Amino acid sequence: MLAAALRPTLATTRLNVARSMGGVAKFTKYDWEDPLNMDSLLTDEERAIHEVAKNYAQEKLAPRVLNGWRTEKLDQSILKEMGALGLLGPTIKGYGCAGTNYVSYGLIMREIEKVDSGFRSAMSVQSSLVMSAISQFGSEAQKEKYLPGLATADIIGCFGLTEPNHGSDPSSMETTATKTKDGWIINGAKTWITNAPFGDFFIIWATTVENGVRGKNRGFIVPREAGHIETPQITNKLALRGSVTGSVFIDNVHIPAENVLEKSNGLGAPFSCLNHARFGISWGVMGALEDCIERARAYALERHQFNRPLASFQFVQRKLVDASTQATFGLLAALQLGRQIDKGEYNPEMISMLKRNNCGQALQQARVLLDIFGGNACSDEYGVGRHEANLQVCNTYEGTYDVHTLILGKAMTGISAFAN
Ligand code: TGC
Ligand code: FAD
Repeated sequence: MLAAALRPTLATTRLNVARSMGGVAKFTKYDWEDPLNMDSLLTDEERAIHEVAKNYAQEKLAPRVLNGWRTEKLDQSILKEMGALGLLGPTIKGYGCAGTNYVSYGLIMREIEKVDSGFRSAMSVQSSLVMSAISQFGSEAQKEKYLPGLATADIIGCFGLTEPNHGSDPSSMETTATKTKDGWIINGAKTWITNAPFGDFFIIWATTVENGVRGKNRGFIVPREAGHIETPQITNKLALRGSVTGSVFIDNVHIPAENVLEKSNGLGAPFSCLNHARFGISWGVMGALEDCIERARAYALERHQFNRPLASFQFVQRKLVDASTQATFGLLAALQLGRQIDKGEYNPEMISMLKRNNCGQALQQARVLLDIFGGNACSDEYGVGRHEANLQVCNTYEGTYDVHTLILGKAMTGISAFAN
């Protein structure tokens, strides 16, 4: 019955396939930079935003990578330049922000991280973690006070969740916010905090204590000048050297009542900010992988051994093809996720899947591509070793690869592997 109903449709389909795959129709040319024609899935506006980010990244950021990497410094004018182009907090509507969709935001992250994960990191924290925390959980007064300055990078914010003793498990955090009659006293230590050494204020996630009773975790805006706060830089890093990372030590600092993120009430708040940042990383790491592919392909075509270009050897071709396939799949999946977010039809587990797989694949493929450079892999001039080192961090922060595995395992089985 069903077969009979489908027969005419199948016949037409076969005819079309035969036409398009036979000698009559012309094939499109294989484009190794966009093998499945993802560009055709973008709108004109998305393409225009992509172009702005790409031109900025290649013209202004690329020339500054090596110096930042070698000196462990971030040229802070970079964040201002990004702000001037509307690249900071781009998905926020109003408050001086561009109000783009999430796909455009992803395309921006891809282009910035194509140059270096450190630049994307500095930007992610400002946009996805700090601006999104204030936009989602702040009061109207906080939005008006902070968002316009954050969008132009006249103010730099940091996101303090990780502590020396609690990274993957923020529910055990030791930092406290103790209620006073007119505000809160914050005590604690955060570590591995991006932009901390030069940040103007810190969103500090702390456990509230009221009348001696420990309550929920909430977010607090802690200005640098509020009291005894130290933010030493973590130096001699093996990765993300172009982004500045530090600790934040807060000793009995009093902040007024209006500095609490009023809608934050539990760990769902910082995790909601992480959803934004993890989505951006899913795109960004694919940009880093694309740069590795481009560099490895160019090197393999130019360098000769045994009187032939490296690119003529089967092992080398396989490395390039594997990496290109994974970058193509990862970007298309990130695009689909962006479309779902733009429609408001998504869940955090979708984001975990992309954060996990794209970071894991980018790291794995960059590691393999590095072999193509032989001894030159050791030099920072060739870029792929830098990306590979950065990608190890991308695979770790914002929830490690294994933590996202367990988030997805719980979603599939209904059983949490975290809890006792
Ligand atoms: P769990 O009991 O599962 O959840 C606690 C509450 O949070 C809610 N929730 C979420 N809400 C929104 N989005 C999500 N993704 C959410 N995940 C959980 C949940 O519904 C619950 O709400 P409620 O109302 O019932 O209280 O929490 P858990 O303590 O068992 O945690 C589980 C786990 C391991 C998944 C979580 O702790 C985790 O994600 N750990 C990883 C920590 C992490 O990602 N840290 C990142 C620090 S920031 C950073 O790395 C910045 S780097 C930036 C850069 O430089 O680019
Ligand atoms: P741990 O939690 O100690 O994990 C160590 C290992 O144990 C990992 O492999 C992990 O997967 C594994 N593990 C832990 N628990 C489990 C489990 N239940 N099951 C299986 N395996 C498990 N944090 C911020 O708050 N703000 C920032 O701006 C920020 N920027 C960062 C910048 C850099 C350069 C770096 C390196 C980190 C940054 N982080 C930031 C911190 C980052 O989010 C944490 O490093 C990350 O969440 C992991 O925590 P951890 O380092 O304490 O590792």
